[in-house]
Amino acid sequence: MDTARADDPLEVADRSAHVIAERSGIAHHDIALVLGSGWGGAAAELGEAVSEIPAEEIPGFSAPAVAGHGGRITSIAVTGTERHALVLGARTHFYEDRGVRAVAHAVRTAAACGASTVVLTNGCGGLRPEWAPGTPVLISDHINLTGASPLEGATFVDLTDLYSTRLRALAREVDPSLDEGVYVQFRGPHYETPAEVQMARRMGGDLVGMSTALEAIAARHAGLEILGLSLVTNPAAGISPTPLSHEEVLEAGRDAAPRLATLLAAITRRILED
Ligand code: 8IG
Repeated sequence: MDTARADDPLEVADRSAHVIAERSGIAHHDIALVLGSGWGGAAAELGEAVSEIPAEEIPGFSAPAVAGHGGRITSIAVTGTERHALVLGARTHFYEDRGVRAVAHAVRTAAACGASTVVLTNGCGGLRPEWAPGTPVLISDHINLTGASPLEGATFVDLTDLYSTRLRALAREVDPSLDEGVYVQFRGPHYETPAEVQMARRMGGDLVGMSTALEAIAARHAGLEILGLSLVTNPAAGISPTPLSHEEVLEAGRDAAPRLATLLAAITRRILED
């Protein structure tokens, strides 16, 4: 191995892409989907899985740290198209302390596999009381409160229209009832205090979570067009009188699963046919 380049994150993503191409037999993936909390079964209606690889068998990925996070990388022949989707069920969160390279690796690999679009999904807390647990929401923009960037050195990347207006419009053609909101990424792994939730609200936030923003920045840098989809699994702290629990999050995901699977498949097909 060329040790001078082994450390370069884009080089590691290239190696991952080679392993995926070899093991899946799919040389080119057209779109990638990163599945977050509550979205584990959401790829079920996309099409036929032609390959499934445990994430830890691919360079740069590791076994999932959180119950409810999948840990497999699946190639799917999207029904009704000649296209392939790469479903990444292995997300590294910033709070895992594996560094920003590990956080960005999935989207960099998606780009190296040939994808031009990435769909970033997550489970999150909602700041609008009208969003009941189980409500999917389009991400219109983000506020990154992690204090970190996935980019290294003097890498100045424009983040205007980060969550593509074009892709949001396509998603709303599929489901006109979809609301949209600003996603605020906190570091976690603790949930927010009610005061922090009010801060996020006054800053212009609608959704609070622990992923996505850093990945979106890395995805833009890698040249991907981004669609962000949040599943509101719980009202954020202080928005409802009851405390938050991870079980509540998993349950909201299970209940929403059939709708999410149908929605994600329809949106993916709509994007691929555009
Ligand atoms: I699922 O209420 C889920 N993830 N920060 N706050 C934050 N992350 C979350 C939440 C939440 N719910």
